[in-house]
Amino acid sequence: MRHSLLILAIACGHAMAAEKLNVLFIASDDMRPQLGCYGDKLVKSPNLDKLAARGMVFERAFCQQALCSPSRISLLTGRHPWTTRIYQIGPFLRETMPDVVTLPQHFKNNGYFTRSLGKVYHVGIDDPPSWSVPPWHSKAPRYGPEAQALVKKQVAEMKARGEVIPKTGKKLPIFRGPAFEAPDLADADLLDGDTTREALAAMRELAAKPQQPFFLAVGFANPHVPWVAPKRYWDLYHAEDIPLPPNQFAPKNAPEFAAKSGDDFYWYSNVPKDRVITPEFGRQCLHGYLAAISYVDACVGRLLDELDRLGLREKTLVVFWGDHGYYMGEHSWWGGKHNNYEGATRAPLLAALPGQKTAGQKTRALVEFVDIFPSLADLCGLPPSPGVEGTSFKPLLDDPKRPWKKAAFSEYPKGGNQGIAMRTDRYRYVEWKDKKGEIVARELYDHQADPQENENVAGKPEHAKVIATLGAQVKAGWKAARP
Ligand SMILES: [Ca+2]
Repeated sequence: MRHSLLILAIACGHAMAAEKLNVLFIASDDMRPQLGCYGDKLVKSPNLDKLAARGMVFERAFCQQALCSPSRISLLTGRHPWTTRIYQIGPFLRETMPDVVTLPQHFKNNGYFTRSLGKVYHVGIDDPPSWSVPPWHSKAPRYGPEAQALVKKQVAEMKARGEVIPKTGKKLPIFRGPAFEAPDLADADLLDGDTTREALAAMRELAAKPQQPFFLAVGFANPHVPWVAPKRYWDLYHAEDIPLPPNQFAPKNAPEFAAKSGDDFYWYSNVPKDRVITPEFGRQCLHGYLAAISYVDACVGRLLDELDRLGLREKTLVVFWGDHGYYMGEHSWWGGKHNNYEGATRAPLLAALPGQKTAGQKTRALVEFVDIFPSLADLCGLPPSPGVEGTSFKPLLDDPKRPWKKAAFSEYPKGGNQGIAMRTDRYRYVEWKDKKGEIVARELYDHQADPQENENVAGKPEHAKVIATLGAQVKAGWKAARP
């Protein structure tokens, strides 16, 4: 009797360990939802489309701030920027939240082995308590040899002239190479391919310890500018097939301080200093961006193939996300995010759960990136983590059409004002407040009439009633918007 109980206990122990899902958590930098699974006809993203076919495509997922580090810190803590108090690239999350439990840390605290490879937190602003072992970063180059030589030469010339090499944030030297390059190299000769190589090795190591569930985070640097992908990805596209956006003008009647993007694209060596982007150059940039997406797609494909080869597919939840949206010429914003509009705040999100009944379906539910933390905890059977401001989207995986959040919120400081953007089913409504908390500007975009957000209609008398309703909804906040 005692013997059989022991066997039962061992068997249960094994079963419980085996039941814990692993998590493969894949991030891509500055990738807007321009993928086949999001309906784009031009891009070649067969691997992410394959992942979408076995999971769920979140068609209306919004980051909480359209800038790398604040978005990632918000996602990885499950808290909006108004709680993290981190709106810039630079601060470590422990500076404002010393005792916060992050998403990977929550998994670590619940028996998982957590590992980070590549850009998961913003590079140089990592969070050691999140990981079981120190985060790993590839030393492989971002550029091919030609652009590397150019960067070296330019930096040497600047130094010779006695110029200080400019920095942004705390440790980020400005790239002085071209905005795009297509070196004829193997995938693993460049940064993201090398990160993939390391990730495959990590997966094999983790697979050798089946009793130890893992949370493996892999972050790719593309398609953040510079768009550098091996030539074979560049060759997937032809410039003449690439359309330019029809709305290369700022949204009409938008506040001038708000209707701006960032500057970083203009730092690159082959971008015209007068900032006039000709159609020809614009097409080359889009060509580079698409090639960079396809390069990331191929890297993701390798991770998924290895998961299959190791027999881990049925034991692993796979999540793919981009840290925010991106503008490639729309509103005349090139290579930009840094604002509160749809194109900057809407980002790709895919989740594939083993045995998912709704595999291949899409949901139009409004989802926020703060939802990712509680969703992964929920899907893996972990207890909720206190203080998290998101809502588990697990119910959407069973019923993608069910009623869901009434709004998604994003935030951005611009021109000395703080803008809260609220996306409802139909509208994008933005309130800008000055330092005293007074509303100094409003924006309203009606996605039914104007899906490209080409005209701010907040000042039109016929929308006064809608503005009053949306204003009350912003005031009621995120808690009132929950399903
Ligand atoms: Ca980014």
